[in-house]
Formats: sequence, C-alpha cells, structure tokens
Amino acid sequence: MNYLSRLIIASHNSHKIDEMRKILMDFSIQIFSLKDINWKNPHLENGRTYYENALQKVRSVVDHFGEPALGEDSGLEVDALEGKPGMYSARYGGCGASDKDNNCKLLKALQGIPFDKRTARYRCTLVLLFPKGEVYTWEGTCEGIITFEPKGFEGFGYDPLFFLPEYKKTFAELGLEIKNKISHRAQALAKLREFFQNYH
Ligand code: ITT
Repeated sequence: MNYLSRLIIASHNSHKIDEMRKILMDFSIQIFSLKDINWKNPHLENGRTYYENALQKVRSVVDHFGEPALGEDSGLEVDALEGKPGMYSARYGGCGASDKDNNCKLLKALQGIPFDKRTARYRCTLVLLFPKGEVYTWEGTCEGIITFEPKGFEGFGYDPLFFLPEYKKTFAELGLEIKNKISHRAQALAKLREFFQNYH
C-alpha cells in the first residue's frame, strides 16, 4: 500500500466521526467527513451482516470519489433480547427514530428484567476500502449492562443506558476520553492504527 495521505470517513453520524477523528489524529492523514465533501446521499444498508453494511457505506463513496474510505457499521446487542437491536440499532424505535425514542423502546423491552440479566455489548465492524478494490476489516466489542434509566449527557445513541461495571458509570457519564480508550469503536480502530503503523 502507498502512503495514505487522505481518508474519507463514510459516515453521516457526527458523533462517530468525532470519535474516529480523535483516535486517528496523531497520524498525518487528512481526514474528510461526508459533510466536508458535500456527500448527502443516504447509505444503502440492506446487508445481512455488519460487514456487508459497512462495505456498502464505503463502496459508494470510493466509487464516486476514487479515494480510500473508512466506514463502519455498529450496534448494540442485548442478551435478554436475543441480540436485538443489533444491526437495527439506529432505527430500533422506527424509521427516523431519535436516540431518545430508541432508548425508551429499549427500556420498555427490558421491563422486569433484573440487573444481572441486562448484559449487552456494542459491536463495531470497520471497513477500509481502496479504489483498486483492496478491502480490510477489523472488529471491536465492548461489554456492558443496560441500566434502568438514562444517566449522563455525553456520547450518543444508547450511551446513557450503557453501564460499564468496571467504572460504575455509563458511557454518557464517563465522557469521550475514556470511551475512546475502551469502546467497541476504539478497539476496532486500535487494530486499524496498528495497520497504519506498519505501512507508514
Ligand atoms: P452511519 O451509518 O452514517 O455511519 P449510523 O448512526 O446510522 O451512522 P449505524 O447504521 O452503524 O450508524 O448504526 C449504529 C447505531 O448503533 C447508532 O445509531 C446507535 O444507535 C448505536 N451505536 C453504535 N455505536 C454506538 C456508540 O458508540 N454509542 C451509542 N450508540 C451506538
């Protein structure tokens, strides 16, 4: 692989982009979000796996711009709900659902389930695609417990409900500095960092 000087992050989620930028900021790579390059097309996301969805997100961008792109598909898997909402986490509360709608639906679905049975994990599948077709993928997971009520104001999505037993706080209470060390996305990006380090 040649030296990578520019990279598009194929996500419309500003929180994800912010996390990814911060984790990659010490590399001398110019990072562009879809907003930076004025790409407004919604993603096609009809894959059967996180990998297929992530690949769809990057493929359309790489095909259009002819530059490498990094994308990811992620979700929250709750054991008591047999892995739901999983790949459908963003639209769990219905099409156009807000984070608050999704969190409300999740709390309702878990009504009556005791603390020790509310285990869950975030999963992130990262895909890096080059214009010539080389594709690399990495995965990260982060284990936690779904709380009984939202706590904290940082982060996004299910973070106010995602409790980390080791820290006794939710991701929304912990803040980005710690989240970016231990999250599913941080773990997948740590593998991408290793990949970049070997090629720089
Ligand atoms: P892009 O597809 O544009 O990247 P998106 O938010 O639609 O943005 P996904 O389809 O991968 O991304 O959906 C992931 C959803 O999973 C996200 O919207 C949240 O509801 C949830 N999620 C994933 N990672 C999360 C995190 O770190 N914190 C909170 N919720 C998260």
